[in-house]
Amino acid sequence: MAVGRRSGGGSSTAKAAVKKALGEMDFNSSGGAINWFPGHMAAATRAIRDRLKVSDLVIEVRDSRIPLSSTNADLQPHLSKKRRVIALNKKDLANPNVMHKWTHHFDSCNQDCLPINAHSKSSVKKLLDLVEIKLKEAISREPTLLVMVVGVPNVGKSALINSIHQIASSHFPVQEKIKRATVGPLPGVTQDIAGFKIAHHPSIYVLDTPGVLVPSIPDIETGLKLALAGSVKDSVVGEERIAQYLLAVLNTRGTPLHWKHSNNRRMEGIRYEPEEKHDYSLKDLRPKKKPPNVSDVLYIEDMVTEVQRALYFSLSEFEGNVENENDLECLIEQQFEVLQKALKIPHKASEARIMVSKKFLTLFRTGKLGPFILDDVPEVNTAS
Ligand SMILES: Nc1nc2c(ncn2[C@@H]2O[C@H](COP(=O)(O)OP(=O)(O)O)[C@@H](O)[C@H]2O)c(=O)[nH]1
Ligand SMILES: [Mg+2]
Repeated sequence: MAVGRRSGGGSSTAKAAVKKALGEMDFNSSGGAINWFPGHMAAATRAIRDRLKVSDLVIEVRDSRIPLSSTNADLQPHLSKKRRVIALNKKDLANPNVMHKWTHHFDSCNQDCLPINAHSKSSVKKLLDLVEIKLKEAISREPTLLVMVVGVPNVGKSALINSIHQIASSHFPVQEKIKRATVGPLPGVTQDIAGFKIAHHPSIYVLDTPGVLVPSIPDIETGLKLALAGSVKDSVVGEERIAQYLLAVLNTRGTPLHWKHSNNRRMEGIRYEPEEKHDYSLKDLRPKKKPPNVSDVLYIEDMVTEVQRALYFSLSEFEGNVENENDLECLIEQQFEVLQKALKIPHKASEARIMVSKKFLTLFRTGKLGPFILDDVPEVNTAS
């Protein structure tokens, strides 16, 4: 079995070479550089820089799955000068063991950071406690404080603001009901930046800002990671290319082989009811006509099992070497075919590849394939 030919953890140089190759493989590099910088982002970047000057603290929201790739390098010099808390959002989708290493890394760089789930009030409350500690001295001195929330698109800034707003509202008596407010006293407020008052005495405003990327994403792999996490529009990269990248990552990490162990019962065809009800936003995974007597939850659980089984068998039976670019591309081609079956996409469907890609990406993005962190923790303390 080809898996034995993998470097088995190997030297870090070998690992780095594989990592580098991932982003530069034929199917990726031929697609060209990945950039998405529409006009509104240029304007918003300028507005954010201006507003940063007068803000007292900045919450930089990053995606837990890509703690480094979801930074905006152009804003970093401005952010690192401010009181800053890094909120690693969507922690529910990130591998907790690797997350632990990341928080340790930020600690060692003396950078406040907190993994959060923007939809969870208790999680956001912890973030607010940290913000309060950081602002303690300013709170006793200033009549008005400004907290800015910044980050690349889709990391959950607005979800976080909404949770902060809800928590704040519940702390105020009805007659003092906090209103959503556009921050007026500041110069040149654009319509894109919305302010919410979350406290009196001192008045604290939280600013929601549009997600901004850099005009030129430094390398293809960073672009692919941003696309996989949903920060770059799918249409900019193409779903197929993103799905190919995801398969390349899974195969080189040997992830499908772990699925075999963690998922044995289901892989052997034993069904069980999931312990908790999931809030599925997986409408596009359901067939137009649902199979009779099969609940949506079970239907999706079965689909996940089928997908994991298909990827497990295709990888474990693969004769080639996944560290070889051409071999890996062959494997990925085979996997598109087995995925089509597992995802129940009709053989003759004209847009089969794109349908496979979309469904497969949905499973990953909703955490159904398990928790992941795509960025490696730097070996030296270079994070900012
Ligand atoms: N699983 C998960 N999804 C989240 C979380 N926070 C936000 N989202 C989802 O991520 C998407 C983007 O959120 P949004 O707040 O609009 O991001 P923004 O572009 O940074 O303002 C939405 O579908 C949210 O429901 C989280 O902590 N966990
Ligand atoms: Mg938003």
